[in-house]
Amino acid sequence: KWPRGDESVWKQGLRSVNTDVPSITKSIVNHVQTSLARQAYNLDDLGAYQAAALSVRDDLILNWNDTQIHYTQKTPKRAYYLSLEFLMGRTFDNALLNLGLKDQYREGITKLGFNMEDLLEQERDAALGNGGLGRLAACYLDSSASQELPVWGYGLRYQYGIFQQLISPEGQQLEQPDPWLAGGENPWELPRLDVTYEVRFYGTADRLPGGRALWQGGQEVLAVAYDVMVPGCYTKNTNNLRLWESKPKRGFDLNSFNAGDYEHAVESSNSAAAITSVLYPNDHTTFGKELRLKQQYFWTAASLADIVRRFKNIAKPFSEFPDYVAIQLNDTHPTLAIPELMRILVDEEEIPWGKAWDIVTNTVFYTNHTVLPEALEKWPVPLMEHLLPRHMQIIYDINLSFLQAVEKKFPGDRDRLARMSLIEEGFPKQVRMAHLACIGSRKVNGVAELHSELVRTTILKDFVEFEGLSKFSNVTNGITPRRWLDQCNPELSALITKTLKVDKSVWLKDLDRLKELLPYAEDAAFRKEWAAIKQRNKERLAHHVETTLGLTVNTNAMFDVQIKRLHEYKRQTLNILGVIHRYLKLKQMSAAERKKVNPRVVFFAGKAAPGYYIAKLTIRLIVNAARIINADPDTRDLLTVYFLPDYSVSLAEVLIPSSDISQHISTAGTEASGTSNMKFCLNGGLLVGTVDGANIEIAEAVGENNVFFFGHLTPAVEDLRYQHMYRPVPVEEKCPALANVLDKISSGMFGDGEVYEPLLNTIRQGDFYLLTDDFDSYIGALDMVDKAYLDKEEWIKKSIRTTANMGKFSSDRAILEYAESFWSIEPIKVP
Ligand code: CR6
Repeated sequence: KWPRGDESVWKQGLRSVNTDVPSITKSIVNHVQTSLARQAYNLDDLGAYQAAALSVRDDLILNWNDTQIHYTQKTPKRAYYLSLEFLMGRTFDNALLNLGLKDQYREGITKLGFNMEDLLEQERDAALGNGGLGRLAACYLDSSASQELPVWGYGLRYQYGIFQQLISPEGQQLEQPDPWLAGGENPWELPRLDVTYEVRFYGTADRLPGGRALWQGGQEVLAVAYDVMVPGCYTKNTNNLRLWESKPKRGFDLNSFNAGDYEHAVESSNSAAAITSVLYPNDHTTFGKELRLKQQYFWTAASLADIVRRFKNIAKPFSEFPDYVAIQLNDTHPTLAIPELMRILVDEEEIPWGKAWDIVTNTVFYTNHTVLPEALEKWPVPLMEHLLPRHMQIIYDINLSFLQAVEKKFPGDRDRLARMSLIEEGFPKQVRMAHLACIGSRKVNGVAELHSELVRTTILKDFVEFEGLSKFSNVTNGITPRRWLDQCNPELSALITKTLKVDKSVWLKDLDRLKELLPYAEDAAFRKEWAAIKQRNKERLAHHVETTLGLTVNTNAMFDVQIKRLHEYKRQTLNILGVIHRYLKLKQMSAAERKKVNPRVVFFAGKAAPGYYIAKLTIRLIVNAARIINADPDTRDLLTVYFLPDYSVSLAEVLIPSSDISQHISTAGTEASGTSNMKFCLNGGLLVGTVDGANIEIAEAVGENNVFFFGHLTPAVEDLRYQHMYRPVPVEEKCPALANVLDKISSGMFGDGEVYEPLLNTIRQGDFYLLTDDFDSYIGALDMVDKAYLDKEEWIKKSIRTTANMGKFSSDRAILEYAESFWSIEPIKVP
């Protein structure tokens, strides 16, 4: 029965997605006129973008609504991806491509007197993440929607995303806030001011009989939902990313206000809003800051309250919770979900402790993203006790029964108990979040084969011995081919569609189809088209550099790219030292010798954590080396270097399709997976790298003759580090070529040599990341690259074969592995 009013009147009012050019232009003009209150004569590119975006938003809302209603009616098991970071980038282009409406919009926008490319440039990146972990979450959302899986993301709606990077004339990184929401309304989200939860901090927890407790007092803040629509590729399914914003529970703390203390009243409202104000800009380090822990609890508490409320709507007993809900922890950041779900079940739902623990450990899954010790989260017990008194009790209780079980299995092994405890002894004691995540989860996985093996044999070795191997597995990361091929490299995408003779929606959702390109490597005409596209992508990048930085780039050179967060383990330092080595060699050559050299342009981009002094020095060295090298008339046709400031998803979309080679050169065993390596190879750029992370699986897939590997292997690393500590050999002896480069830097070739001493000393002493061990073989690999590049036709074949073999690295494959082997959820198509 129709709920209210006249059904036919309702039906007449309903609209559907605009797919033809006239209704698209009509909708854009409507938004110019009403939403923006403007007209044709005073409309600029920004206004036109906003109107077009609002028009696409209308379509997304229709699909999103139908999807949510369908899921609610069908009550499938759902998965929830909890991530403190979602590095979405821009939405407009991606939404148009996934909706299959890009051509129609382009035509409409042109008719209205605007240029599509100019409008696309108006959008600000949503940069709510640091690097790979956050971008992976964004790729997984795209794949979930495209594969029609009932998956929601949960995160925080930061007012400020990752800082904007400026580079001073001296080469110093400077940080500026990123007020990404300041430009007015964000068309890609739906504020859900009706969906709110109260989240408590501090206060007291009093134990009650029967294992429950009463947590009261302290501070209560409000979590408000903002829903971001995530369209699938060529499907109606449009999933949801729910981001929480913190607000004071009341505009003022009324008690203070009544007492006449206005200042304190306003202050307390500020502190509630502060929780979601800024993304922490650290990749791979934790500082134990109270506000960060507040963020983590605020977000997990709001998300769990929402998940539990949705579950309660279907009126099933809590014993069936794991049949309807899977919760994926993206790294340890949301580990508080484990004690929080225990608190809800035990204290609020009055479920006995043991039953509650069964529910939790059948619902939660944990992905580890690093084995670097400095990145493993620990929280001081006093801070936890103060901020989350009830959770600290729960953690102690979990720990007690856990250690009893360990003791039972390994009687009298006290060292083992100390190693495995959730609490690390010391001043202060600390809660080990990875241990809690591990024992509270159904499955634990790493993000590439080698990394998962390292998780099993190093940081969680004791847990494998205790719980058995079957709990620990691998899901190699993936990337979405929609953004990282179709969107960023439209010409290559079109060539592939033409060649495979299928609709692009087919191969974009079944990336193994790229294998069908293999025979075309032998086709000279195809190779010519392939190479021409690479060339135009180089010109597009050169144009970008010219218009943003005013610099001219030699597009007849090989493009060599390293773009990622600045970190010692990623070894951008090795790259710039290699560049300087190349420069010194070029300087020594005769003019005749130089004629034989293959010209090269080296691009760097990436942000350093604001407090990471050594990483900032590396940026400084790159910028100053670039300044000297690019100005040298002897060599500048053969070697130039650029540091492109303010790396972002959008900048990556221009850089990646233009590369001939890209560098993924972490010390073996340190890069869990890497995901940009996959993006470059998918776009036909060849990989220079160490035998680390996903590089290994990429080489297996594309063939080792199509990658340039160098450096020591993981098992050698520990011994080499030991030698550096106890039997150090001076750099001059071990690696004269490198010693020469270091000397030149010290002697002031790139400005005040003193400045770089702390950076150079990390190599001369200790050399934890093994630059002295790998330098010669690194230079050897780059020489191999030069040799291979001389045979242009063979090089293009390598490029084609690389792309053709990258099917495995689609995030569709990865998300389906999570869906099938972990979450037990199934696709559910929205009709
Ligand atoms: N920094 C890994 O270092 C991996 C991504 C996504 C990282 C990187 O190798 O590809 O996660 N780890 O799995 C963390 O953020 C802790 C990263 O992005």
